[in-house]
Amino acid sequence: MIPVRGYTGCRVAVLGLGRSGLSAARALRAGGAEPIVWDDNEQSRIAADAEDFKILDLSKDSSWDGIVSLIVSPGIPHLYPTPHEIVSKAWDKGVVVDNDIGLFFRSYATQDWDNFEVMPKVICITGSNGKSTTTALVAHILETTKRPVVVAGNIGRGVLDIEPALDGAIVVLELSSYQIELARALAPDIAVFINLSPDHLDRHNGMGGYFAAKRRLFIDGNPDRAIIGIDEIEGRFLANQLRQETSSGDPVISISKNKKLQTDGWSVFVRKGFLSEWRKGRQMTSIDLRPILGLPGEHNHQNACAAYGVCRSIGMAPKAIEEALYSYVGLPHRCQILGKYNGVTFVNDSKATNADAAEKALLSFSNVRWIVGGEAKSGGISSLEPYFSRMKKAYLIGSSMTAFAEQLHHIDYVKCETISNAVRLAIDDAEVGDVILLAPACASFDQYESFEARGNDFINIVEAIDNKNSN
Ligand code: UMA
Ligand code: ADP
Repeated sequence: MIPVRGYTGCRVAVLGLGRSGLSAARALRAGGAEPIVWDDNEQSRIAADAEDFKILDLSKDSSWDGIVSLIVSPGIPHLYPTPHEIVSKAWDKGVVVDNDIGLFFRSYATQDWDNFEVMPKVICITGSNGKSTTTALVAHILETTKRPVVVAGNIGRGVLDIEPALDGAIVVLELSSYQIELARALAPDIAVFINLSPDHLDRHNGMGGYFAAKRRLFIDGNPDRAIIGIDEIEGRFLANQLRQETSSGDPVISISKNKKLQTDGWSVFVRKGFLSEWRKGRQMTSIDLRPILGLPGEHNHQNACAAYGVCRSIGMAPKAIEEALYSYVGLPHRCQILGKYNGVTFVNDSKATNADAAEKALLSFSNVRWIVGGEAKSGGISSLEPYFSRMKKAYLIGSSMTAFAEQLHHIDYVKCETISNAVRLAIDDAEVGDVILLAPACASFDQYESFEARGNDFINIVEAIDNKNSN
């Protein structure tokens, strides 16, 4: 773990004791602070008690004596739709509010680095979709450089949980808008903005707030190199803001999944499945992405551009990056092809927790029988209407079932409640060549504890059917 610096002998409150909160509490203690912890869930408090943390109910005024800072977990609302009452109490008491990302950036660099031959680097990756894929892909490519690479952040590991830097270490952090918005320190060496589409709008009070949160990584974080997806206006605006008047030393690499960017600056883009790098008006590279099974679809080509830009910024040669791209196998729950049974293909895209991600899955396959629904995001699936007529049928699950039935025009649908019913009914309907696709366009929390649990349930159901067929 990374011992937190700057709080020796101080009391620091930690709200939320999940992956980020517990690792923050441990790292604070390792740095000499006295963590005071709280979680609204009793089970989480019991787990913290087993590690001998001091638990105090922070909603009570008497718990705040001597507390200098409050560290808040990303899943806990700190502003919209309404701030958690303990965050609001910290404001009243003049206690600064921060998170584990802020603590990481104030603690990661140490005096030991003076003896290193190669300075460690921190790469931060954000965007609405493709963060985990790009993070994993960057790590996969960098692993071929023999430098120590470690991955953390929104991808599932608290950032303070990683070990202190080794000589030449590279840390790749996936950062969500929640994490970036609250961090009091941000200092990435390289930062990536893949794309922007509506998500988490309740937590940011709309698109403007959502973009502003992500933008902090670049404006306040001031990276040496920014890799910016310019397929939406927000990315174009951001790339322009970061650009210098002269092209020399320009810190931006622009990326696009489908537009030619043959400018004087530095760009990486895909046309007809080929990734091109252009610099100062000259083409440096062309890579055929089409045969890479771990990166299907235009959306994954956008991720490949981002990862390529990062690795070029670290100084890797195009050929070495190309070789590593070819051995990438992809992450589970993202357009994961489970197999073909009786001529029907099953695809698990449980991570499609919003309409934009589901759209990419729907565009990547044909003859789709679509399992959709869960805890709806704002806007539901209305933005996907142009694709409804291309699909064979929708199988509705979860708490959005009735609302989505009203949004589905020009498409046959059936209400199934659960994934298990949906798979059974889809198999009954399916013909050879069909694809049964789980791409919920919703969060999972109405029926599951996470998108992983939802995806694993789908995998188990499909495997059970396969086993039954083969017995
Ligand atoms: N809690 C309270 N009060 C509340 C709400 C929650 O006490 O009002 C407590 C819960 O009881 C629980 C803890 O807070 O014990 C959970 O905190 P959390 O939701 O922040 O979850 P962590 O386990 O700390 O995981 C967080 C990220 N979760 C969220 O942002 C919701 C993880 O991203 C991340 O991997 C992890 O930190 C390590 O950095 C997950 C995620 O869903 C994958 N992210 C969102 C997304 O990708 O869309 C942003
Ligand atoms: P994130 O970590 O940002 O949620 P993931 O890589 O886990 O991103 O992918 C989440 C969902 O978005 C999956 O359904 C995946 O197929 C889809 N996806 C992946 N990359 C992109 C992209 N660049 N643009 C749009 N959707 C994407």
